[in-house]
Amino acid sequence: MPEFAALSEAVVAGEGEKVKAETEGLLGAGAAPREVIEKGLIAGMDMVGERFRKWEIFIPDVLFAARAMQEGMAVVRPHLSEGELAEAGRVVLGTVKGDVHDIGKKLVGMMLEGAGFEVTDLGTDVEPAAFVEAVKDGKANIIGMSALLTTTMVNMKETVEALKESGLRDNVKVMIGGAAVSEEYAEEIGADGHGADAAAAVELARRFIAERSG
Ligand code: B1M
Repeated sequence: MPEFAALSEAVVAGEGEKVKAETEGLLGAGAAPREVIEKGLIAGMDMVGERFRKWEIFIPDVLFAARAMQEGMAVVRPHLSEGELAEAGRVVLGTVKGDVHDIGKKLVGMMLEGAGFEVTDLGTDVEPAAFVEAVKDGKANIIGMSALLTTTMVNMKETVEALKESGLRDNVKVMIGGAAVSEEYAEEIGADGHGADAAAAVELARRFIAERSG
């Protein structure tokens, strides 16, 4: 029987082919899809997040790991029910209006997927109305906005205001991040939290979901 630890280690090492093989092996041996995600893929990404936080590994390592994890997710996904997919939470991510920086936001998206979240990435230069539409379409219980420019961070506030105006603000948690913003700014604009890096964003998203369910 293949082991969950071997899958986690393959994720940490960023070995996509090995991740796929270990994932298929575990499923073939009768492991539950949810278990493969939690004890194998997510456990691996948790280790990656931890090492990234301690500066033991760097952004390229995280990207390789996240890509490898996604290869494993692609194998497991068809085995999951719709309910199981939605369980961890749905995050809609975007870089705010006027801003095209997306490297950090993509990293956040990959880490969130690694943690089992369903992620819709609206891309860059995202209008407040597009975030609102995504909430209306039921794609989000968490909105995640990124901004790298002091000139565009104001559009996070615009988005929070647009959510309020549409009456949807209480339906979602709002998380912000990116080099231009801070915890203080999150408070100032009425967001629910700030993630200093991709690992912190995952922790925050998990906290939001835990609060919602309990
Ligand atoms: Co631009 N740029 N740039 N740029 N760029 C910065 C941000 C800048 C600090 C450079 C500088 O002057 N020292 C400066 C901003 C100054 C300011 O406003 N304070 C700047 C500028 C001025 C500009 C232009 C205006 C330059 C010009 O044209 N005159 C222009 C603006 C274009 C626009 O957006 N409208 C511009 C353009 C570009 C490029 C297109 C060339 C390119 C972007 C390519 C791309 O992203 N596809 C670029 C780049 C690469 C940078 C730097 C060099 C690197 C940014 C980056 O990717 N960092 C940057 C200087 C720097 O930071 N050293 C700079 C790596 C990334 C992993 O970190 O994005 O911070 P970061 O993400 C982190 C965390 O912040 C957090 O997690 C990530 C992982 O730990 N995080 C979140 C991010 N989003 C999150 C969301 C969350 C939670 C956490 O929840 C939702």
